[in-house]
Amino acid sequence: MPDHFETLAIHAGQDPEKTTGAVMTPIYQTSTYAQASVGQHLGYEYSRTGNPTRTALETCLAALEGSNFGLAFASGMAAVDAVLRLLEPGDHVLAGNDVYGGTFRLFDKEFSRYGLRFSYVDTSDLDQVKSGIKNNTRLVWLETPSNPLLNITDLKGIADILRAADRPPYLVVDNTFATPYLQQPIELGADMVVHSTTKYIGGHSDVIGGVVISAAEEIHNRLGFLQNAAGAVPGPMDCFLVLRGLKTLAVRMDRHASNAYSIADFLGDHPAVLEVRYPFHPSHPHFELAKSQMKNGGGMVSFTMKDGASAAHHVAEMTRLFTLAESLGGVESLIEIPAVMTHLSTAGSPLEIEPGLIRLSVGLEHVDDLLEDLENALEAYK
Ligand code: P1T
Repeated sequence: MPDHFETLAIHAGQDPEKTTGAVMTPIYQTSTYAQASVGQHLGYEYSRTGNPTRTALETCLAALEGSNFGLAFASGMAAVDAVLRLLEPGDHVLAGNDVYGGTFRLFDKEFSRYGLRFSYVDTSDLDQVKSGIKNNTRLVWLETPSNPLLNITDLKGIADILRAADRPPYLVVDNTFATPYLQQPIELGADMVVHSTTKYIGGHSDVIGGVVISAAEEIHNRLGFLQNAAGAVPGPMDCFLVLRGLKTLAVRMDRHASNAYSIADFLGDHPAVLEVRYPFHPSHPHFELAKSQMKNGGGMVSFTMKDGASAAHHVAEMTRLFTLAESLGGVESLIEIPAVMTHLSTAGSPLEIEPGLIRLSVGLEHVDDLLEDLENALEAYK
């Protein structure tokens, strides 16, 4: 099969169905499968263990990340949870200090109760990563671009540092913000890639899902055991929805990025705005690295208001096209205040988000309408 991204997204794992010729992958809405004789079956026994709609999704997502090993989960958090279960009590995890609030909450409130140790550094600073590695560090967890500050981490640089360790820890990249269309961490040295498929991959804000793609079969097999043993699997309808969204990922990401760039440019020049963050905007501190590591800047923009938190809340409540809501990556534009919404769990921790930060998930509406919406919401603060 040709290996261009757009072609794989539409065809990998998605051959026409053999018995009827159905071109779209059927929703195999079944919990179990008939066996011809005891233990003799057609590759599927029970849908927690495997389901053909899920297999199609897992095969496609793995291909898009440049691997053969994908496992789908019921949510992004279920995918994160499975990866952390690879570790043993006493192991240390070095994590980025700017990650999704739910990821921090799971590390800080749950896995720390089972003897895992966590510390947090700015992974965009390679020296901090180098000095953060301990003898018992078994896993490095990061997001690039990060949620919500959109910091960029040099993935190849980190992979090189980890490879030099006596016992190299796993490098796990949450690639939710970039998607495999913009960046493929396994090629740059990651051992595992995690996605919340709820976001750009699904693309339509109508399903919750997650995936882990592994570079090595051995890790994949251990995660596959966990997927079946713990059972946080997505249903076939959810897999179908994610697969359907995935087919248009490339064209969506290109438009998300061009709309987001125009919005970052507008906000950067606006007198009410203190600072705008967009990886492909020349004002971004990691602009050059972003350009070298990513195909485009993605669809997320964060910014702070000169007048602080109350102005930020006001703006988030004033927009009409940008809906005030958590989540991201859908065709519709969203606006939120991370400090009190998606990242509330970081309050009082070193990962706390400044209260005046606004995060935009820039959708696929006409860019002029989006700009006008923001202009109106910012009017009072000119
Ligand atoms: O919501 P869920 O599908 O379980 O995915 C969790 C998750 C994991 N990783 C990243 C980078 C994420 O952004 C998320 C979910 N994030 C939001 C809901 C949000 O609004 O940021």
